[in-house]
Amino acid sequence: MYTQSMDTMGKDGDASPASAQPALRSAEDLQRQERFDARIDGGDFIEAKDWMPDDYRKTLLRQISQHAHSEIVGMLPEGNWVTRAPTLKRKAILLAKIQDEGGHGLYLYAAAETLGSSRDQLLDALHTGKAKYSSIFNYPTLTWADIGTIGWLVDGAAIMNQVPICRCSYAPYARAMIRVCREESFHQRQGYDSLLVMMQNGTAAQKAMVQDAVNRWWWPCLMMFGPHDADSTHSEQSMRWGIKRISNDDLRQKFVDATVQQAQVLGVTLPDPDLKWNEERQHFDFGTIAWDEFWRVVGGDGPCNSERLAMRVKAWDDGAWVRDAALAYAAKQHTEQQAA
Ligand code: FAQ
Repeated sequence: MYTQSMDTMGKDGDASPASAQPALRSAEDLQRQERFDARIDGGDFIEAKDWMPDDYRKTLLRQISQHAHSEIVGMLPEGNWVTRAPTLKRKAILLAKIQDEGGHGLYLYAAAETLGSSRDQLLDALHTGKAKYSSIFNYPTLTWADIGTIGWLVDGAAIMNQVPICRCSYAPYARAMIRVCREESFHQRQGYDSLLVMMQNGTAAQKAMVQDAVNRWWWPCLMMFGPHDADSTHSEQSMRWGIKRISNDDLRQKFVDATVQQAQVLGVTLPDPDLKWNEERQHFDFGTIAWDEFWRVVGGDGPCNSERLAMRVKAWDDGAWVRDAALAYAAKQHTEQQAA
């Protein structure tokens, strides 16, 4: 079932030119492939040491590393507000949240490493602009209300997207996601709570600030789920492999349906005149996403792409002495152990 589609992939995972000959595969390889396909069809989980087709490995490596990069780049827009949080309580929550995101990045880099790439290779791809990370983190955090809105909407979208990945066919990724989703749930609630306090007890200016933040983040959040299913390069194969369990469009719809009522309770308007309940579909209809903006941001030309990348590279360079010290310490321990 999967074999045919993979035979159309070149060695680097790209579609082969028509003239390219598919590599001749050994009988043993074909048997492995059949066993793998049967396990996937049976809903089994694949572990790091199990045999897997090259393209399954590459797809996972691409998605998990992009996900890891998103977590650590996602620390930056929030980090901008640590020194400006309005109370000690909010500062402590924000610090804990940012630390959690760093932890998520670490679980995910560890999961990606089980697929045969080193942490240095993965980070190098991020720092040289070769690897993608979520488009959402290329938007600026202009006011304190942006921090609550990130928690409510960005973490809300992330949870919607990530809960199905807890059942991803690749077990190390699925296991990492279980813990990540629990923590994201706290992140979403703290964001909503922070906005609710401003909307219920705040001044008119604070309420307007919340509405303005929601206006700016709503559409980029809908873009987080990726292109329409019809335009999604990887969805079909990833769904067949059990990497993705729910399609981009279906997840986006679930997010919209879940969020409308939360917005009503909060007392904010979602900035979409076409947002309305469709009785026949039993879902909310919503307006057209600005896909040109999405592809521009994904392509590196968003409001904060260069700033985010420069910050990541600086953090990496500034941390060189820590890595050097840790390596020197490990080498010393090793020498002492050898001598003992
Ligand atoms: N941004 O064929 P598809 C978070 C790319 S974590 C940038 O549909 P796929 C936590 C895609 O890579 C948020 N690029 O791709 C937090 C592909 O390009 P490629 C991150 C995007 O992989 C909260 C091309 O477009 N979450 O928020 C985006 O099947 C607060 C074609 O697309 C994850 O990464 C995008 N939005 O589906 C942290 C979850 N969408 O690789 C701090 C795991 C698509 O061929 C603060 N990832 N592209 O060059 C996924 O579920 C999937 O990778 C999708 C994309 C759904 C993102």
